[in-house]
Amino acid sequence: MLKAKTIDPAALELLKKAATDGIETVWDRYEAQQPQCGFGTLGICCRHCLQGPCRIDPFGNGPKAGICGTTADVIVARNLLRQVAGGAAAHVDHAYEAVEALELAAEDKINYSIAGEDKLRQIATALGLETPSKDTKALALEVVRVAYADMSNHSRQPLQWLLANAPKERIAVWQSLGILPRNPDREIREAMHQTTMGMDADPVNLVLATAKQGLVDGYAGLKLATDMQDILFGIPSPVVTEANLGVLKSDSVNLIVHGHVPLLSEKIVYWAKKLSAEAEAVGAQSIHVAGICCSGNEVLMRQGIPLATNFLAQELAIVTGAVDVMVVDVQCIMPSLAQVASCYHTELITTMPIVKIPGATHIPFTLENADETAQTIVRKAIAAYKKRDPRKVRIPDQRTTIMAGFSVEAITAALAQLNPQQPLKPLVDNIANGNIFGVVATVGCNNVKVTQDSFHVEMVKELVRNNILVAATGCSAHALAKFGLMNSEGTERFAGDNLKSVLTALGHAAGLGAPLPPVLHMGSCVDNSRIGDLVTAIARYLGVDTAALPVAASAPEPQHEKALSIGTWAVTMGLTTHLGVVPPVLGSKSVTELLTQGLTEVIGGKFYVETDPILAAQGLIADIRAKRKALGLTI
Ligand code: CUV
Repeated sequence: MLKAKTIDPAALELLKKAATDGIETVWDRYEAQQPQCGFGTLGICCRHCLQGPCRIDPFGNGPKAGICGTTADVIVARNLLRQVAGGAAAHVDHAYEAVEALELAAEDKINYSIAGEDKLRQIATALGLETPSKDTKALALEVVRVAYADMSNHSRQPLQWLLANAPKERIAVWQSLGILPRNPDREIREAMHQTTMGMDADPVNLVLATAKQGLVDGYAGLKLATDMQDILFGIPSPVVTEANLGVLKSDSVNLIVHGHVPLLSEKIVYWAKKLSAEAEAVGAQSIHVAGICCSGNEVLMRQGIPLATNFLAQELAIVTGAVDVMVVDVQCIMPSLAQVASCYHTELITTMPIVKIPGATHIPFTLENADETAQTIVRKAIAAYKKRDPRKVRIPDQRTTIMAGFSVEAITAALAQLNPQQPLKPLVDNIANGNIFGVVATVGCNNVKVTQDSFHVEMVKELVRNNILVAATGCSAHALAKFGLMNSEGTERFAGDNLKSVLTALGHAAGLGAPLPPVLHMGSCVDNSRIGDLVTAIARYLGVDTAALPVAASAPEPQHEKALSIGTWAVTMGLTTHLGVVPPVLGSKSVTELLTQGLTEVIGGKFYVETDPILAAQGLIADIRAKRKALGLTI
């Protein structure tokens, strides 16, 4: 029997409409791909030179080596290194855009303000820059100079962003392994070089290089991007809104922002408010912005914009017939959106020079023309609204209240209500006494191989029932938001008694008058850096290595190379990192063993693959229990 496509009631409803409307979706194309290539699934095909493609017989009867003599172990390790480098490249490129934006903003060359001065001073202090007397813009330029120095560093010096922010114990481990990264461009280039024909044939060396790419991702990608974005747009603080496709409005202009970099979407949110009179003039109530994927998470965290849906249902958003414009920037954008949009009045708008989709309207976004571009896009949405066909509209009546905006600063501020001198103490005390048994970060995507959202939701329910506090980002956060795990009632319904008592006390101390949610929404994929910062702060407070903490990570439904690079970074932080989808490594027993066991000895963390959500939760709890035991905490 085929597994269900989704557990999201809105998506289920729209899948029926898609069938009636003759729309092909990601699930149809997945079915058409069956059976998927066994060699690819195991990671044992190589296309790195023109003598190939080569593939290894997994049963040992056919070829045991590629034409050049490369083994399955090497093919698997090389493929993984390229994937992780691909993920890191996406995040570093994203971070670079944000650095440029901060530079131009500080030079008054573009119309972006510096809303997060507190963050700027915090980062400058961490980098060892003199902060007190400096003017904001001058200090911003100094911070930018450090970022550019990291990007263009020709010496063998490791990334300053990493040295300033990573835990000391970890830096020592990475240094001893020779994996402290330099200039990220150089490291990514090196990974491409190391994996081309006739290069590295040592699987252990390749896996260590993969770990280095994880560090590139963690510090020159995630951390740098979040820092720059917080300086530009402000540090998130708690917001309350709604999630799921029911947030679309039948009587308003609906504009969806989709992608990852908030430089344009922030402007769209601004101009959507400004131009509402123009929408009223055509008979709409307002201009309503909602988000998909991580651009959605970014404007949710800082502006309280509702979440429309996550990765796997992006096509179905258009199938509502109620989306006037979907504007995309970079990453996780299905090219099929153009085909789906062509069946409705929806205008799909691409904006970046490296993301063009035939059938979409391309409106180039630059930092210099950001306001004009945003206005043009908002006006396109108003114009499209007039063409909306009410007979084709179906907005599922599904929306859930969510609280988001849990930056480390916001969490610390809430904890400071209990202990102003040592804000982390109440959290750490509750972890020590077992009220909070441990912390799991759930991150990453949807994957069509998994019933949409089911793994996130089932696993997290089991975790919070067992008094594990969950922090979520990315499409995992969307999934948990849709299913009521990000509001106070979620704590009443799903949290174990001990966790419930802590969250209730914290919620009241923070002035909510209700418990904090059992899952804290910490932002987009690059905001996994926030989770890293929190873990680093707790470890520092306790004076222990992050690898010793009762903390684990999980990507229950990963699809993107970025999920692999983020997961690799989590492993380098010493965390057990669960994947709910098997990555293409099983073709090599030794590489698989290295990733899931061998690495622990040298780096503290490891990958843990389990495709059943309840077993995965139990496995993570067992891992946390072992760490508690080693720390001498109650178990
Ligand atoms: Ni960046 S990477 S599907 S949007 S989380 Fe969502 Fe998050 Fe994966 Fe993409």
